[in-house]
Amino acid sequence: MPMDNLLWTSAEAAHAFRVGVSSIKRWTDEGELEAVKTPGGHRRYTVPALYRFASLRNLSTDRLPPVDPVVLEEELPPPADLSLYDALAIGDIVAVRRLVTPNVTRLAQRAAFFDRVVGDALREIGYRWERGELGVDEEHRASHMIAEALDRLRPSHASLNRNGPLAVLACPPGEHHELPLHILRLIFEWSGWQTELHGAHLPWTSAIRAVERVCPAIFAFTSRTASFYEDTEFSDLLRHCEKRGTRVIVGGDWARGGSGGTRRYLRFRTVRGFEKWLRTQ
Ligand code: B12
Repeated sequence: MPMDNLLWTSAEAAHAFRVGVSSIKRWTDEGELEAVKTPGGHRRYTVPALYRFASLRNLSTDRLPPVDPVVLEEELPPPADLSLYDALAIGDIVAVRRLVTPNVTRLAQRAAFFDRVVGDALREIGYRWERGELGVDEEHRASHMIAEALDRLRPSHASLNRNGPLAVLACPPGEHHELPLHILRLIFEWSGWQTELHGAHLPWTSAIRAVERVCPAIFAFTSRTASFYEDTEFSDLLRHCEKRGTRVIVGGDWARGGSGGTRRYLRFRTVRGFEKWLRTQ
């Protein structure tokens, strides 16, 4: 155990979990095991981060030091029968963080997990809201909790791939359903991409400006409607993207009626399908 009991090296973490140092490094690179960087650029692990990872992966904590239960409160798993919908509806952010964390390592499985677990919970929120069982306040709170919990899963700043290709993510003008972008950002970053998240309601002229400014390899949109097909400004964007070699991909209800290629942009109905395609790029 390290002398100060605060920051552990990769070798110490590997010893604690009875695995090789390369596993620790891989888990860190994949964003599953949270690391901090020393001024000299070395990775170190806090004890709560090691506990959280152990609980995620069902690893023994017998080689970790005892920690004040208050410090670990956030690390404890929620009750087994609490669904993500329940946690969102009662506003339990600690449980939401846990339940949004995929307990699998393969990216394809994680993508499928997000489609199913996050998609289902929010559909349930929408359904209850429509029936007047949940207020707009509870729906807004749920959306923010999901976004926060997803963003916590991003790779640490230090482990982001600074040489990776760039993806820009946004909603078209008028569109406020941006949560899928937070999921897509994770898939991109876990796949070694860099991202710019522009969020809800991005005017087409600003999207064109972004293409000219950073020349992304991919521009990803999510939208609840497909009315942009006819939009001349969208056609302008596509023209700029073609000129710059930027692939445009869309999802959400915009992709209704099928997945796959059209001449000028690709449509995806699921994160899982998108992840499979991304691996071929
Ligand atoms: C949260 C929410 C909101 C939040 C969004 C907050 C945010 N930051 O995103 C806010 C409050 C802004 C909102 C506003 C409104 N909403 Co709303 N909202 C929802 C809710 C509850 C969840 C949507 C969501 O995030 N789902 C989770 C994501 C992860 O899943 P998903 O969208 O299904 O996407 C999946 C796939 O399609 C795919 N995917 C999606 N996009 C992309 C993109 C790519 C590139 C790829 C690869 C994949 C992909 O991945 C996802 C995971 O599988 C839905 C309920 C529902 N049934 O969906 C209603 C819902 C979508 N909203 C609805 C409505 C009516 C509205 C409002 C008009 C309400 C109002 N009167 O103001 C406004 C419209 C605002 C606007 N102009 O956009 C209706 C839409 C009805 C319709 N068919 O048009 C729904 C269905 C609720 C309902 N039952 O009536 N809403």
